[in-house]
Amino acid sequence: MRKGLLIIFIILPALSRAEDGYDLWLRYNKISNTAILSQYKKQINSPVVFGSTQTVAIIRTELGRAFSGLTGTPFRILSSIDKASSFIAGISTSSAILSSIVTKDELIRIGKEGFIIKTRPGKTIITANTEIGVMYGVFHFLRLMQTYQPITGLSIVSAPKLKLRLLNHWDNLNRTVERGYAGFSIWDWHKLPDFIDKRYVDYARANASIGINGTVLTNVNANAVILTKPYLEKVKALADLFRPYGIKVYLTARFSAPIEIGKLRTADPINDTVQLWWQQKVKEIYELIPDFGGFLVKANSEGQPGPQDYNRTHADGANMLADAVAPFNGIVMWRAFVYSQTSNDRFKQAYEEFKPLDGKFKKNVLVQVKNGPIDFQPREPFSPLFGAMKQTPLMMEFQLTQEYLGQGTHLVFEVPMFKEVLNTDTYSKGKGSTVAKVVDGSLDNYSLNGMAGVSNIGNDINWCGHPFAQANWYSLGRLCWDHGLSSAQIADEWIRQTFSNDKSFVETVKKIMLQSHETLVNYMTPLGLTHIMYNGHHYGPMPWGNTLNRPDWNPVYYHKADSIGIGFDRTPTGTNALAQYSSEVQRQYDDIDKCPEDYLLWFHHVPWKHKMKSGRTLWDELCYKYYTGVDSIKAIQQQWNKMNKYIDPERFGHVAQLLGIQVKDAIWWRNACLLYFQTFSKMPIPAQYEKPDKTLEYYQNIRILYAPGN
Ligand code: GCV
Repeated sequence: MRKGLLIIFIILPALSRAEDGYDLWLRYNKISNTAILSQYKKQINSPVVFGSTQTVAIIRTELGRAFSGLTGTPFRILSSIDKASSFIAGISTSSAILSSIVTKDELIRIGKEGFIIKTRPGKTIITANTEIGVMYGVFHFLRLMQTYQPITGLSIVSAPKLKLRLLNHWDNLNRTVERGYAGFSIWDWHKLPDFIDKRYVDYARANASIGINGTVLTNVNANAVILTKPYLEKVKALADLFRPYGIKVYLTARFSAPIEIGKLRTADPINDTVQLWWQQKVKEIYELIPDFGGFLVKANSEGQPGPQDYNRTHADGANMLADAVAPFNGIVMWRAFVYSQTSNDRFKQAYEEFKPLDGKFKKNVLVQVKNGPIDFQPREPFSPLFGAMKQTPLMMEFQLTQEYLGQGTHLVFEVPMFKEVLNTDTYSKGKGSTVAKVVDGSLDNYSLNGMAGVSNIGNDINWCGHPFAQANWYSLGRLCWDHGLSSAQIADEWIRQTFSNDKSFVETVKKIMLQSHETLVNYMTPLGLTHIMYNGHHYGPMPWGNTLNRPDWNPVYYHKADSIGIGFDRTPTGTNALAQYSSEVQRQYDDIDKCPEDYLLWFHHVPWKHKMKSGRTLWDELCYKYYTGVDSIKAIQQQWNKMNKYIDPERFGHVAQLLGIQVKDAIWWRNACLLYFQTFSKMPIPAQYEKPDKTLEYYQNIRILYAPGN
């Protein structure tokens, strides 16, 4: 072969695949630092993994791929030890070497899913009580390698803080995804069970690598068809594939399924025939999927059927399903996202319906609560249900998909927002009763506990649409495993694995990510404004929205701007929603002069000339926040534009283009909101700011008819 031709053949494979983001944080690129590389090599010689199950095969494949990629030399993973072996993994009973380095106490501490990693000079030992635990340990070790951390002197004993670590897909059977901004559903129901998309395996790998152990496959706005035999066969195919990765499948149960697919005349939960129908249906599911996780249910909310249709309570409905799955160790996650029009304040609705039911749910029921009282807004105070239902395990529901956070086009790292909620003190059992402790069960002693993230995954080649949205998926797993991890730590490890370990790149991008949420809050809903997005699809501003049938679907309901001021009075002079919190929390918010300003308009109707902590009037502060938001996103754009030399042109360009949209959108948000609120305040935008270049009318006439996910 001629030399020139040879070069083309060598170069072509490298050029043939443009960087598309498909590999997520599991890239295993060759370590560029030679000192680190040679140190690592000593710890991973002749690697051996004991065992012969499917999970062990998965671990071997992953290690082979990772070690070969990271070192640039091919690795084969052995099943029995040889003289040179310096990397040894397996369950603790599989070899004397493994059992000798762990104590009984450590093995108890790690439980079924935790792991132990210990290193000695020239030896790495990873062990656990189960092979799934070994797998998590191996992924942890690979994370250390991918992020260039030391891998000597390790003594890690790690167990997940939460038992249920779940993704909730809002995926429909026709492959549309409610609030999905990354294409269609990855579940190709039409071709299942016979066609197994390679993506299902990569989905499982990615989840396993961050400790996610369950997936609810279907939308909470449920379709009963998923519970029919042909669809259960499809679900079985996915469950079989996910099992060796430690992932259980769950389904959403449509409450009226006994009528729709069972041909019964009622779905009343205390009707014997209905109960029998569910019991038989559950038996059918478990015959196919012996480790089926259970059901997630949205009932009597936004038009979904539920037990209240028969004058029964949420507890009656949940308990009927709980009884059906209990013999198989299944669980029911019953959502508290309800807001029928019986309350004078949507904020109060979930508490009013659920608090009286505390203690009435069966042992295998968790009530799944959104982080805030309304609906995944850019900033919400914690839902007052956290801390109020001491006799019921409450599962946290976060939304990864960015329905109210700029959807597929805005760069927002959500962890600071999640941590703000998790770290808030409910005072339900005195100081230190944080939301995190309610959720992880430590406050009220629940071993059944969990956290769910509404998935942001679709069939886009890079899984999540926006390259940075992958970080939010990644974060869910990491926070479920350890909600004590800081936002900076999670961002740092994600950046290093996903893009580059270059110090300047990591530091700049970490700063961008850590500022991104506050930046969005400032240009969308500062000072506690909420739900002023466009009707229906929720993309873009519509603070003037006032045409929908229900008052609480309209933005004007939430901001209540008038000639006096702006904001929702939830103190005793208003709806008194504050009374749903403990007295300590009430005291933090009830005084207009002391209320943290980030939450001010959530709890107070504030006069336009009210003096803020900065000394500005409320109106000037509102302007300041909106202008700061735009300035910050422009600064982020500039910082990103300097990152081209560190990473591939494809992902660099993708993010750069989206930041262009984000800057435009931020200006749109700022101008539209300020011009509209100005019609009430009648005060000028301070002279130092550039004036909006369009009229309010212009913004009010913008129509986005076909935003995705709607
Ligand atoms: C799945 C919001 C969303 C809906 C979603 C609902 C829920 O209202 O806009 O799309 O429905 O929350 O969480 O059930």
